[in-house]
Amino acid sequence: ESEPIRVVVTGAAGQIAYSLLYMIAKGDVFGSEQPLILHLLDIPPMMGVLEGVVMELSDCALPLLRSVVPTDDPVVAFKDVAAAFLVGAMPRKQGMERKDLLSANVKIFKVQGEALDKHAKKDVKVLVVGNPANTNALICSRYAPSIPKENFTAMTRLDQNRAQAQIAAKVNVPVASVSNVIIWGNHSSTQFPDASHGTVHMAGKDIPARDAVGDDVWLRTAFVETVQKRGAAVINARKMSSAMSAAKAAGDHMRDWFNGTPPGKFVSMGVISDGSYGAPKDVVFSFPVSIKNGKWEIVQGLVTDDFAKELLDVTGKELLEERAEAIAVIEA
Ligand code: NAX
Repeated sequence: ESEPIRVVVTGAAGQIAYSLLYMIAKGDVFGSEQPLILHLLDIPPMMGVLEGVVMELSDCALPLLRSVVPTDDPVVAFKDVAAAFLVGAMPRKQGMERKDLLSANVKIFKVQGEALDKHAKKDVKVLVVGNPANTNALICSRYAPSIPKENFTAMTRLDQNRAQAQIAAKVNVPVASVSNVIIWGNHSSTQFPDASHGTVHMAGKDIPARDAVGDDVWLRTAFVETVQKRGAAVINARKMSSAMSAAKAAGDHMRDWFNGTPPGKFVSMGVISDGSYGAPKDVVFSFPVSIKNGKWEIVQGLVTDDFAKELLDVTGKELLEERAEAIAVIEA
C-alpha cells in the first residue's frame, strides 16, 4: 500500500472547504488507492468551528483518511505537504468588487508563501482559490522562491465548468460531451470564456462547438456575459458565494494536475505567463494547458481572431493593474 500524502486545505472552517474536504478525503482527487493526512488551516477565532469539521470527517469513517491535523499555525499546516488548496481568504460579499478584497488578501498570501517555502515539499502543487486568485498565486510564488513558479496555479476551472455547462444546455447534450472550452486571463468579470476551440461529442464524433451551437452572436455575447457574471448571480440568489461548485472545480483542477489530461483535450488553469498569445509576462494568467507527468504546458498554436485579441488584452491589463496594486500594498 502507498504511503499517505499530506494535503493542506486553508480556510478549512469555511463553506468551500466543507464540500472540498469530503471530496478529497473520499478519494475523488488523489485516487481511491492513495491514503491521506489532511492538514486544516484556519484563523484562531474559527478553531471551535474547525473542531466540528474534524468531528464530522471522523464520523464519515473514510478508509483513506489516516489522520487530520487542525491548526491555526501556518508552520504546522504547510509541513511536508505535497498538495495545497489555498482557499482561505476574505470572501466577496454582496455588492463588493473583487478589487476591494485585494489589499486584505494579498498579505495572507505573502505569509503563506513564506511558510510554503520553508516547510512544504519542494514539489508541492499549489492551487489558489481565494480571491483575487490569480494575483494571490503570483504573490504566494514570489515569497516562495525555493519552489518552482510552475507549481503555483490559480483556479479558473469553475469558470470553465460553468462555460461547458452553458454550452451543454444550449446544445442539449450531457455536460461531459463538451470539451476544450477555454477561460483566458483573470478569474474576474474580465475573464474571456472562449468556445471557439471547443468541441461537442455528438453522434459518435467530436464536432466544433461553434457548429453545434450554430449561433456565433450568442457565443460572443450572452454566453460570455453569463459565464463572466455567474459568480454574482449565485451570490444574488443564494446570498452566499459559490461553494459546492467551487469545491468540485478545485478537485477537478488538482486531479487533472496530478493525473494528466487525455490526448487532444485541454483544461484551463491560471499559470505563470510566458507571454503566450500576447498575454503580459509574469502575471498568473489563465491559459489552456495540457498536463503530463504532473507538469502543465500551455497549448500553443490556437488561432485567435480580433474579437479574442481584444478581450485577452482587457483581462491582461487588469492583471497588470492587480499586480501593481498588490506590490504597492505589500511594500507599504
Ligand atoms: P468562507 O468565508 O466561507 O471561508 C473562508 C475561510 O477562510 C474562513 O473560515 C476564514 O476564517 C478563513 N481564513 C481567513 N483568513 C485566513 C488565513 N489567513 N488563513 C487561513 N484561513 C483563513 O469563504 P468561502 O466561500 O469558502 O470562499 C473562500 C474563497 O474562495 C474566497 O476568497 C472566495 O472569493 C473564493 N472563491 C474563488 C473562486 C474561484 O473560482 N477561484 C470561486 C468561489 C469563491 O468565490
